[in-house]
Amino acid sequence: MKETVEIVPKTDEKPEVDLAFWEQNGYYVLPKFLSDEQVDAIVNETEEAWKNRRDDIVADNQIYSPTQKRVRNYLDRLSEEERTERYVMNDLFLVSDPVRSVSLDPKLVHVLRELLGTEPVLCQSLNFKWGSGQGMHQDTLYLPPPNERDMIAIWVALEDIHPDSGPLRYMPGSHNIPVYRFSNGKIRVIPGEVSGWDDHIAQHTEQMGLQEQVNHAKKGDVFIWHAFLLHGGSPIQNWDLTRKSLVCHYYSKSDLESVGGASQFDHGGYWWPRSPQLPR
Ligand SMILES: O=C(O)CCC(=O)C(=O)O
Repeated sequence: MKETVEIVPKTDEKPEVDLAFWEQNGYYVLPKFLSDEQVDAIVNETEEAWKNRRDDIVADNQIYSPTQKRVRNYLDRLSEEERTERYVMNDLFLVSDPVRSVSLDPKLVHVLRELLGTEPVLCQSLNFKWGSGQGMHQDTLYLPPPNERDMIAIWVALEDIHPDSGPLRYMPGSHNIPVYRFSNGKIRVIPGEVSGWDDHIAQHTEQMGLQEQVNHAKKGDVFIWHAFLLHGGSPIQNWDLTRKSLVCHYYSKSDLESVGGASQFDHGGYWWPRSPQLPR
């Protein structure tokens, strides 16, 4: 018989939130916020999804893919050769109760609501087994919310993160860099115009004296960041080390509703029951 992990619901305890720290730094850490059982249930879910080649979950190969060919497909449609690459699992929250029970944990949603200043709605999730190797970026480049500032993200350590595995890095205070607009006046990246964004960010980080930091996370820690905080993956020093983590992005509920998106309530918060990303 398949063993099931029982997730004990948390109380509706409301932790104090230091808004002044958030406003100054654009990030927030909740150390040892989640139990090993909650975290292990998510890891188990990802492993089972790969083993069972689920036909309702989409994965992307990682940017340092040896073939340099971008793959996004349902797990059951990846060829044997494609399965040898490293992947990020997209939007597991759409089908996974363990992921929703963590990302919509009442205590966590309380903190997110305080930081965002309005009701959050879970709109995207990413499960990493390996470091991302991603350069410093702002999520608004790829996932611009309808109301530009109304987005918040969490990064959950699903194991103790080894310093050589490519931990999350971030730049405190960078959310206060003036917003960069591409030639159409918007914040979503226009691929041919990235150098303008690079120059703008380099100039302001220097002027503001901002310094990169590394999130040396332990299993169960939650790291929260502002829509405009610069962050990415540290270079991977040891390619054999896993770096299991869960990233979730939240828009505001009112914002989602303003563009016709309906949300559903589960555990302690709202999520957006949408279709998975399409294969490419
Ligand atoms: O986990 C990482 O290394 C980076 C994740 C990230 O940048 C993101 O999901 O926006």
